[in-house]
Amino acid sequence: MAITDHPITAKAHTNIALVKYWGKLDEQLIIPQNDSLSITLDEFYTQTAVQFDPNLAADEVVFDDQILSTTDSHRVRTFLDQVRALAHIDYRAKVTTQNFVPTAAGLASSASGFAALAGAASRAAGLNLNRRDLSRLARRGSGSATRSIFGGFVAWQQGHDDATSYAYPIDEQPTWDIAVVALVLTAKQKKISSRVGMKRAVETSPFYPAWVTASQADFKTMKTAIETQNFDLLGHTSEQNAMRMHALTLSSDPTFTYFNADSLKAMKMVTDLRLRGIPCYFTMDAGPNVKIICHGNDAKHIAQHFQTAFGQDHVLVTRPGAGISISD
Ligand code: 2P0
Repeated sequence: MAITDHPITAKAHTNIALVKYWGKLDEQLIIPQNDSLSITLDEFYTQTAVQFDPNLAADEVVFDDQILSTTDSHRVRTFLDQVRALAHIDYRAKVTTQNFVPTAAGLASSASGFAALAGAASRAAGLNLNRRDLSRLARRGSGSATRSIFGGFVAWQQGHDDATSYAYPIDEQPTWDIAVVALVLTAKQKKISSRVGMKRAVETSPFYPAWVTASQADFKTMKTAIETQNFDLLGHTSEQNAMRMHALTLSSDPTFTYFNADSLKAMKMVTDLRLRGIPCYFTMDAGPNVKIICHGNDAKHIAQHFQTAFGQDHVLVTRPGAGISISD
């Protein structure tokens, strides 16, 4: 197989984990400590074009119209090395990425970013990977990217090595009406990356073994909730699992947190809405933004409620999104 003579573009959506990945067994291969489960979102995505070029002396990475320095493009170039090894080529590449996700604010831009890069780079290198193998490749870039290859509800099976750790779809086009209201409380870069945060939890939190046990149980419960379309079970389990993950940051040494004052306020507002009879549940990732899981027909009303508190521009409604698409 040969490299393509034109750029290949891939579009991948981000995902939010309902059962989180927070810790690696193998840092090199990115094998997680537990199975995780997510929902792919249609509103937030990354579009990436890649072309390998025999005339290029070095990889060139353009991110949101800015050429990245050698330091900033390190993770992308390392990832391209893996694609080159797989395709048995030694050409450098031009990578152009547009991100439609608030970067590094807990809306998982690395998930859509490395999924799109895996799709575009592999095809541009002449590889025609199936979706399982694409998911394995995306995993080498960023753990959460493993799941962004598929749409709807997606599981990432922990596995025990490169061949067995991959994502698979549980319900690619959910027939039940689910929405996620995302509160963008800050779009600022987070201080402690997921990579550093989860490593610290594995190494120092005395609660870590309990997390592994609890999240494996949460994973089974979540699968049942999806299979039976039990919204309250799904929401309750997401909330529990998210707080168990955040308990790991609080119990790490040194301690840290992704909560800010607005996150706490938003979570209390979700609990209050629920007490008033509106079924909705929160989750949070490695940043202060809160995501609210709700029925699609309640989403508008819930969004308005949070717009009043946090401002019109800080509330986005999104629905289950599609898996990766790659141009020919
Ligand atoms: C998740 N997060 O399951 C969890 C929940 C954030 C909170 O996966 O080191 O950027 O690149 O594998 O994928 C974010 O971690 O970390 C993440 P690496 P990644 O979505």
